[in-house]
Amino acid sequence: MDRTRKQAIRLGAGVAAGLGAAAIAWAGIAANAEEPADAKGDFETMIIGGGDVTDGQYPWLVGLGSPGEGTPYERQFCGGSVIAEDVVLTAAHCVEESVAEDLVVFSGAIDLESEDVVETAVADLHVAEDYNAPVAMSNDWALLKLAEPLDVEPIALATEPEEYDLLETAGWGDTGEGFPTTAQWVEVPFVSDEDCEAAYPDEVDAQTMLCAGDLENGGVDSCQGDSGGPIMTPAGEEQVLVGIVSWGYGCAEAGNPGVYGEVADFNDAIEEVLAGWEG
Ligand code: 4AZ
Repeated sequence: MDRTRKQAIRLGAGVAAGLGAAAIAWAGIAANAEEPADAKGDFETMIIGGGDVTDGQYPWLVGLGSPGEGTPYERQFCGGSVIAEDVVLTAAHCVEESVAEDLVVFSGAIDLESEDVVETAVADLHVAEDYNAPVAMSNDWALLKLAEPLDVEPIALATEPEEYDLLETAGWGDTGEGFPTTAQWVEVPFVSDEDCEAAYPDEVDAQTMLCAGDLENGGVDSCQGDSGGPIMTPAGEEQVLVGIVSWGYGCAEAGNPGVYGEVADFNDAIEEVLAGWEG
């Protein structure tokens, strides 16, 4: 698979994320009308602000890709988090059109061009039944049951919705200068439900979404290709998964925070699916 194809696939994920926003974009169009679609020339939006993930920093961080020819880097199109030895949590919009055979998971290395990447087939797939309700992109979560267990430390799920301070997000998505082979991570300020609803009138369902970003300055965010991956909060020595990269208008723009599926809201539904798979 060549670079063009990879870009097309990644854009596919982006378009899927964008659809929800587009459906209700009319109300917000004035605010964004002056923004070029590709704001890469703008320093503020060009840096999504991260650095290389280091070995062992987020062992549960995995890439989601297509099976077949080409390196993991060339086939990766979304992120995910290992939540049990053979289960990955990702975004519904990453896999809604897929069957299990269309998907593989990359774990074990932060550099997707590394020989250490472990590629694992997906045996079963569960997309949230209430995905896209009550508003577009609500309940943007899906679970992948893997064909083999991974030798990877899982991340714990948040159980209660909370107000946070700084969160961390990570993935192989667009940095503003293209797609990195080594996963990037960045700290992003938590954005309150109230501020997020004001940023995206009528598009945010605060029950199933949480927001993060530097509202005033922009410059730090997740972006296309990071979808499905984690946003986390430190809890002592551990990290807790509070959200799933989902959507936003552009990336790292002031006033347009990143929007994430709110894991605490899905926790019970996730546990139910896991119990069914164990049965
Ligand atoms: C996407 O299209 C996407 N800035 C992911 C995250 C964000 C925007 C878009 C957040 O996959």
